Amino acid sequence: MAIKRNGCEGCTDITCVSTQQVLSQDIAKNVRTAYDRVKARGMSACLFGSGGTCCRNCNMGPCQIIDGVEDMLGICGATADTVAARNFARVVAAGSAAHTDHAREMVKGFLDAAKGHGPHQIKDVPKLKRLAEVFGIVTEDREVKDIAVELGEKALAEFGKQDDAPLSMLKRATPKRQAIWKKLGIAPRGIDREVVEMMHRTHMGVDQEYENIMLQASRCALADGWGSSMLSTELTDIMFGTPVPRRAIVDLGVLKADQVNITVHGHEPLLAEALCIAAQDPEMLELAKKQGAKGINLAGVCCTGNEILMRRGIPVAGGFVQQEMVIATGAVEAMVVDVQCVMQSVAEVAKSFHTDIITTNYRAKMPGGIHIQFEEHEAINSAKQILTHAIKNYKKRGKCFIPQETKMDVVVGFSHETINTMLGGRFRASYRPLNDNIINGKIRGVAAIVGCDNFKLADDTHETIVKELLKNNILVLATGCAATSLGKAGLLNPEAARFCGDSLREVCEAVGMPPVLHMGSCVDNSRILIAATEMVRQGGLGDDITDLPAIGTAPLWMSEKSVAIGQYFVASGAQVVFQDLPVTGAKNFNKYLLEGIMGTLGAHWNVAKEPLEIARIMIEKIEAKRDALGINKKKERVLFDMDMRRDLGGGGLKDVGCHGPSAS
Ligand code: NFS
Ligand code: SF4
Repeated sequence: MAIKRNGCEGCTDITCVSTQQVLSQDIAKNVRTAYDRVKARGMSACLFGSGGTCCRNCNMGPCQIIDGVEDMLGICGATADTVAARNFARVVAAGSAAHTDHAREMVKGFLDAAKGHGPHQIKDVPKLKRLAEVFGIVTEDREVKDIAVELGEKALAEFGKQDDAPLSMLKRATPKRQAIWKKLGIAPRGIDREVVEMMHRTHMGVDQEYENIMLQASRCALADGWGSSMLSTELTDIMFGTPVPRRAIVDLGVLKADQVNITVHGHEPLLAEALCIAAQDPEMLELAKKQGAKGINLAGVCCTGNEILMRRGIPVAGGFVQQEMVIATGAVEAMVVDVQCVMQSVAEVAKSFHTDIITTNYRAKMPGGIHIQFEEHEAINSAKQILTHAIKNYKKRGKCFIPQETKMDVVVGFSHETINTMLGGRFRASYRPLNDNIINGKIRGVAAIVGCDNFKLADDTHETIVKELLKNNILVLATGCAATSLGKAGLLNPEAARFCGDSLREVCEAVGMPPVLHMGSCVDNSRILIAATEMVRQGGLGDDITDLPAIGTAPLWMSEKSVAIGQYFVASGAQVVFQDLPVTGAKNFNKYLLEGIMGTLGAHWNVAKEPLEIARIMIEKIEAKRDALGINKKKERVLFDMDMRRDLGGGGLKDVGCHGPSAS
């Protein structure tokens, strides 16, 4: 049903029931949201911007370049292909920089925890040791603290490394992939260095050959995927615990009418974790009671929400497109934000309510926001200061509306380690059963659906794509705001197996797992790199990621980070499908991304606008990989022996009541 409110006809694309309900309330009648602005703009994106051929890299311009028209080059002579490639590469650099700055904070937080400063400890010692070995650190007969400090220091050094040796974690990739990177000269060296070199090479008058620009774009993106994002995921796991399957709830209905609602929005789990700890403090609970509230209800928004959802089961109120709606409920005392994906409009929406927007990171302030700096060395005190402010707002709450009936159960927490144990049996953790099920065709392949949601396509796009994939027996991995939207659609619980084709349903029911596995936030796409590599290592599915019947999509990408992710997937050998790319104004470069880049990397970008078209491409690519592997030939049906049955059922979620064995 389309929403009708205040003449907002542009909102007819909203299919999300909780959003519809909130926006149709009287209390929200003065709220202007992105849906209104999309309508006001009439969806007319800038022609040159969306085609990627507007250059403002020097002051002889800005130049609008028309491909193929002689006098419509840049003043410097730059062609449409060069300009589009430079712009695209800068998007990759910006996305990588965002993940990198986030990861640096996490590594510094890890080092503090290792040294015994602050509230956090080393929770996952086996994982610490495994990662330490990747960094060549001796683990035998050593104190956990010493290993952790050495790992933290070596991890931090990866950012500013100046020698030409590759980043340490690249050696986790398949030998074939490492050889490709070496041959092309794109194995990333220092993480920060690759972003800087990308910015340098796209400065006026430097790199003017799009293939060469894309080599550095790949190196920069790989520094993100196999460098900063992977460091963030792994060290956050070691510090806060590697996620194991747990039940939780998502959607606006997670807000509570009789409690202080505090939403935490942004990306860095250090802040969110500190808030979680402080919210359990008797002093804080007492203060909430004094204000007349029954308790303190923390809920997540965007990726920081995914982090605490995965590790603590803290509910998620909404993804990117719902951030304004969270406030428009009138039920939120404070929205605490740090960095990335926070729309400036939340401060404007908050003006209609008692809600305070509390900024906490010196990097990210906002007109209309209240700044309370989160000090990592004083994490709990900082968190208490933030909570105190929010709690005191409770009494000011006016009329509110929480769409109760729209909250949805989810099972989350599928780290690479969990998948290993869950599918591999309790005693012999491995990806063997997954590979076997792919080889025997019960699971046709694996699709990763990642990234943002935005206001360009209908908000049920993820759901439409995933249902089509499930019907075709493709197992789905999800992260980021895509995962949140799938959770709201009821696809992240075991009952969603009913949407699967017969053979995938059989596997999901045997294990008791959802057919869509929530693997975390956007930095956790690095888990997908590790999982894919592990599938290769298990054998039977080729000798590189590029051979796997697997594909990724970020259909509703919004953030530059999504493009960085897309590029590191491609540079790691995985195909990706996006809804659009800002390169269509440059014929050769566009073709290069969609086809030519395959020649060097073994994977390329795909573009399709319609959800079902995206799903169709994904299914076709997966089937083509199966053909190439020779696993689509008709085979005699193999009857399961007892060992195989045990593997399928033994370590499954049914056995462990959704709390899983320790993933380590
Ligand atoms: Ni990812 Fe997460 Fe969401 Fe997109 Fe933004 S929150 S890091 S960028 S919008 S998925
Ligand atoms: Fe124009 Fe070239 Fe300057 Fe870009 S670098 S603004 S194309 S003159």
